Amino acid sequence: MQEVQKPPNQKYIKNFIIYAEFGIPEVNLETYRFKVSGEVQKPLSFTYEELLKLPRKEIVEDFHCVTGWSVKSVKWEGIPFKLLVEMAGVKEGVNWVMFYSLDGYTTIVPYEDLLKDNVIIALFMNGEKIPLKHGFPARPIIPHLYAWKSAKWLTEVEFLKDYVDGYWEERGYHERGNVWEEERFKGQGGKHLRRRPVI
Ligand SMILES: Nc1nc2c(c(=O)[nH]1)N[C@H]1C(S)=C(S)[C@@H](COP(=O)(O)O)O[C@H]1N2
Ligand SMILES: [Mo]
Repeated sequence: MQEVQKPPNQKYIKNFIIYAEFGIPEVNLETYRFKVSGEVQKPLSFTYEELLKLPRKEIVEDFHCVTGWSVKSVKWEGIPFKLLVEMAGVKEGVNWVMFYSLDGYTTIVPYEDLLKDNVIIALFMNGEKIPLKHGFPARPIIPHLYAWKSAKWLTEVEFLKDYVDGYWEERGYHERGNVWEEERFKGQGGKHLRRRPVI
């Protein structure tokens, strides 16, 4: 059997550590909307029911937190990111995508990293709707980037020309965060800031 390589300086653990910098929000599906905005021909807005009707794909990928822990083979199912790019008609000149969460958390990702086939807006985790503590109703899964780029309780994806910091980027974490290239911090050096596990 082919062994997939372990990313540099990561250690596998059995269970996820749950993080929620702003606490676990309440989600009201009556008012919840998932929006696609910014540099697009056609801004989009979906209710949860509408999201469930979009085509989905399944991926099984390891999950890597920048602080050094990883979880093996997590099964996610969700909307291919590229499908949203097509539906919205992303304009020329887009370089960055900002992700916004219900709780106020934000993170930014290079546009080109989101065009890989295994990037999805996940609605299901290990065969069931994503549990609330893991980001119900939706979170982006970008397997080759550290997990702080996977904004839980996702409400909006904004296409941008220019870079702006998200929550952890503002605190020194890397603009891209590629796991295989160990892009943990901007520039040289940096040190981990305290995360807040909630459970
Ligand atoms: N809204 C929100 N999303 C978030 C975070 C957060 O604090 N708030 N933490 C990030 C970090 S640093 C990691 S490692 C993963 C952890 O995912 P989990 O809580 O499902 O284990 O969520 C990411 N997404
Ligand atoms: Mo993390």
